[in-house]
Amino acid sequence: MSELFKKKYDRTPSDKRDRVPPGQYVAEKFPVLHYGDVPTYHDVENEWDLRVWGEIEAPARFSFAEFRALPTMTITTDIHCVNRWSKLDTRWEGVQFREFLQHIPPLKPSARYVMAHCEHGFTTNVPLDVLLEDDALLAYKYEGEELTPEHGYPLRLLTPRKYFWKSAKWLRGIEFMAEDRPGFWERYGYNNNADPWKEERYAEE
Ligand SMILES: Nc1nc2c(c(=O)[nH]1)N[C@H]1C(S)=C(S)[C@@H](COP(=O)(O)O)O[C@H]1N2
Ligand SMILES: [Mo]
Repeated sequence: MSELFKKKYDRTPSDKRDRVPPGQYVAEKFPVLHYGDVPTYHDVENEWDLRVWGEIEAPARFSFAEFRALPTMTITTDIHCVNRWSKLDTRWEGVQFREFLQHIPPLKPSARYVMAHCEHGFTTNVPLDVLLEDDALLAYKYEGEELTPEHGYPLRLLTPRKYFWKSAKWLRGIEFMAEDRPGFWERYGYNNNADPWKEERYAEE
């Protein structure tokens, strides 16, 4: 990052510098980034559901009301976008992914990866291990408020250990997979592992 760029954009308090991965600056605002249109729901109970399939003993489906009845937790975490902004201390509420597994049929031992399927065909792949960490959430509140449509209402994945493109907005499906498969951006040159601390932004040439 150039010194000029740093001066202009880097508002990182010095005591928080070590929380900002290489090549990132701290953003105050919450940018909106995605491919395609923002979905709108007039009747979310009838127009939205969450489906689960793949390497699982039986597929499952949650209506909006069923999903909202699951136990939630709140976490405060830092998020890092591949476009170089990071946001510190963001607060999210939702169903911890690990908790969610208690409410669906058992996974097959072969389940090792997850594909998140979203409205309008966006997908992203995440290793199951990463989703079993404390900070992986199926999130629907941000800073105490319902997610706005732009940020993923009614449900998004939150996987803060990875660049933010893996935090899929407008989530509709969770597919458990035996083998890894690239999602939308992963097919278009983004790094499959996407670890901000290793600066894994783009795939190797
Ligand atoms: N469904 C869907 N989810 C998505 C995307 C998208 O295009 N479609 N873009 C990703 C990218 S590239 C980023 S950086 C984050 C941005 O989330 P935000 O708009 O809430 O900041 O959403 C991710 N989730
Ligand atoms: Mo992004």
